[in-house]
Amino acid sequence: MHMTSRFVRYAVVCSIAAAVATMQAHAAAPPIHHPVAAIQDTETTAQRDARMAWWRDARFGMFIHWGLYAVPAGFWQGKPVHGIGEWIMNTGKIPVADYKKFSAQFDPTQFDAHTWVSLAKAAGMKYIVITAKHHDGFAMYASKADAFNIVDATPFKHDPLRDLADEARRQGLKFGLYYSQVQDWTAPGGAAIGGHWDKAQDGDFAQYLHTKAIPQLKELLANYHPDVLWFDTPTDAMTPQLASEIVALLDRYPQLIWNNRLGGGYQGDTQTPEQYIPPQGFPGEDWEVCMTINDTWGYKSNDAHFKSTKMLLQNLVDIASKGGNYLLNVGPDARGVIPAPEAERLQAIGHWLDVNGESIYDTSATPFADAHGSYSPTEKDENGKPRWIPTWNWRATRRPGKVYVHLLEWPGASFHVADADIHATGAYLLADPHHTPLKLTQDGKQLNVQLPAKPLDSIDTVLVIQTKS
Ligand code: JFZ
Repeated sequence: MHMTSRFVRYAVVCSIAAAVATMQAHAAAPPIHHPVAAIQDTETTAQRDARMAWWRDARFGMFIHWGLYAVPAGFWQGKPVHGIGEWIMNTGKIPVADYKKFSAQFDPTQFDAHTWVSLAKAAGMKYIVITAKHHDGFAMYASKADAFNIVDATPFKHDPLRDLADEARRQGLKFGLYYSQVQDWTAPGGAAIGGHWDKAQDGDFAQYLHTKAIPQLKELLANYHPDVLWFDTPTDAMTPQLASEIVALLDRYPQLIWNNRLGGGYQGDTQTPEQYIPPQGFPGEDWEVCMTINDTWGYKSNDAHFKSTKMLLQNLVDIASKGGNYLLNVGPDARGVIPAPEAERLQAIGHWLDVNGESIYDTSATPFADAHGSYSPTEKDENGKPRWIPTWNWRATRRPGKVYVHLLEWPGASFHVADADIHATGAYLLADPHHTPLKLTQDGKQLNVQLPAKPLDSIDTVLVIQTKS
């Protein structure tokens, strides 16, 4: 599978008609859909499948929000600032000069890439996505394009992304970078959702993009070879023309996966539902739920609202049963330490995956029609639509020859499905080292499996149903 260029670049003088003719010559190419005629996606389905293969198998990744905001850790001038920690500069309307001063205090001497990557690995995560630059404009790597970075502006003087990229590769994990391409609250011209609050922020957006964001993206691509680029918070400032300049850059890295948050009319590769699990997933699309473990992405010393291991594992299973990935966030502190309650939960998930990983990685969505929830007749979600209320009795994933039933509540003496569109040939519990056959009966679409009295796992005992496929 070798592709030199996914996006076709036409000379500016070239007309749409000429582009269409070229596209038609390329039989399996998708139709032109981007407003900038100069750049059109010509990737075939087979090329895309090959490019996305590792990501689709991965199912579970570590999101890391780490930046200068870990220094104030949720507090400004002695008072707690409400909301997510990495937004403290915007929420607290901290002046640019004051915010930049935090860099003199940022000395994460306890940072150790081996510890972090080992944790991701122990958790059963297959990839890492870390903030290279968040909305505050502070680069967490050695940037020549802008001096407001962890090497040039802190006593630490060290590039943690170098260590992490190298260590992730060493331990066999894919490595991705988050980059806030539109919002930048400390660079003149960078966008700020809610508007600028300091004259130092005023300037031209295109100039910000050309003097900071694009040069930094070039550095990141050339120096760290990310497998994923995770853009965020696109606004109208990112015009189709400006976005196409970024796409031309990304196109030099044809294996790169990037999300749907670039802006400027580009769809990207992945849907990114945030802090919720879409009730039906995104059938036929690649999607990844990103979620916090507590209520913040970036470290806040006063947020101890951690989700339970049970809830986190149920989320992973729920997402896998709908064919998506789970990008679960950790927020390391200003010393470079991943908070212990977060690490403990990840390790517990990893222990479950050590035994039951076969039922998650490289699987596809449930073969059963069960909805596992219903829309509330009264409650509304953020978009004013009826809220989805999940039930947590069981979920299913599958691979050729096997269906995995995740028993989140022990059903008693037997497991029963009324609408099983499979041909079952046998059953056993995945955590049973002997794979002792369980009594199975199938009568049309009625499937019944006899179970032992007690679950083998307190959160999720996986029942394997062997199938003729
Ligand atoms: C964005 C960031 O602003 C946030 O700091 C964090 O990095 C998160 C992963 O992504 O948060 C968003 C993005 C979009 C919405 C809300 C928060 N949205 O569409 O409502």
